[in-house]
Amino acid sequence: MLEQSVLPHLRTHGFVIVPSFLTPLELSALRAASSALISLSAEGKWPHVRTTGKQFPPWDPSLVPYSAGIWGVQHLLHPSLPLPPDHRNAFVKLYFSPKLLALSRGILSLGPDHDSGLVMELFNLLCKPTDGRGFELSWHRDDIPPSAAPEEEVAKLHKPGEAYSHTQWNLPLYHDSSLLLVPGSHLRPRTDTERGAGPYEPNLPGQIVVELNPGDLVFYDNDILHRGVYSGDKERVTLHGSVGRADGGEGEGMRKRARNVLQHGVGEWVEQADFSCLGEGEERKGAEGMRTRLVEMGREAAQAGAVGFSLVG
Ligand SMILES: O=C(O)CCC(=O)C(=O)O
Repeated sequence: MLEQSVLPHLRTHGFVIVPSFLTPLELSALRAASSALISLSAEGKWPHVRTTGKQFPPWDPSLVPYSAGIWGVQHLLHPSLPLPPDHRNAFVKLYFSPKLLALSRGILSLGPDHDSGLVMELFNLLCKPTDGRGFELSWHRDDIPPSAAPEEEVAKLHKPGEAYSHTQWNLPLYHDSSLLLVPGSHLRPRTDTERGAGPYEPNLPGQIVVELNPGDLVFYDNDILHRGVYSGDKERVTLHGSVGRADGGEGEGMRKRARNVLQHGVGEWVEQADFSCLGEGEERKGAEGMRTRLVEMGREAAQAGAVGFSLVG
């Protein structure tokens, strides 16, 4: 997919697929790093995990390794990730890779230079539940609760034509058919059918399964109605990240984005993260700028009061 067509496609449909984004070499390095991290997490050696039975943060790490499966691992840029340097560096290099940031800048309507106002955000992975049992996320928009009335939904939805304040992506390392969404639903309040449907409704009108091959990339608008359906016996390792733009919002906009990022606990370690594998050139400078802007956003949000959590459950 051409870089210029990514943003229009995302705006219209609420998601856009970039096929074969990873090279075979990148894919194999990321598979090795992810599989090591998932194994360590399942043994209880990495506490920042998403446990089955709970969809939104905070999760309870004391449930692992005995009474819950893991469906996600958090903080792939954390300085204490219990992995050898080549595995940790694979995550750092991917998150800050020029090709990923170029696409993100396009989506965020930012200029092409390295220091152009991007903000570091989340980098996690989603996986087949480690207890071997299926797990389902309910239909949701990431930052608008299901209890919202239609007027509240309209007020909170991203306005068509406005620059995006952030963008979010999934990058599967194995074939992935776990993400379900309703194309176009990011532009409107829920229909009566969607509003009345159960949280795990298997057949919402217009829903699609996003089918992705290993190394494909999908960006999606997190206002889109979506859910995850995790199979207990189909391999899933999908990197899940986001980046923002520093001037992406003021007042409630800034607090909303800060909440989305900082509710995951990134603020506790971001200043210690090690990006030295990027060298001393432009890539490193860009990464350091992104980190600094996240720290500043956190500081401003903290001054304005507790950040809280977006959704509960
Ligand atoms: O499993 C997925 O791809 C969807 C994850 C999701 O809905 C979320 O993190 O909000």
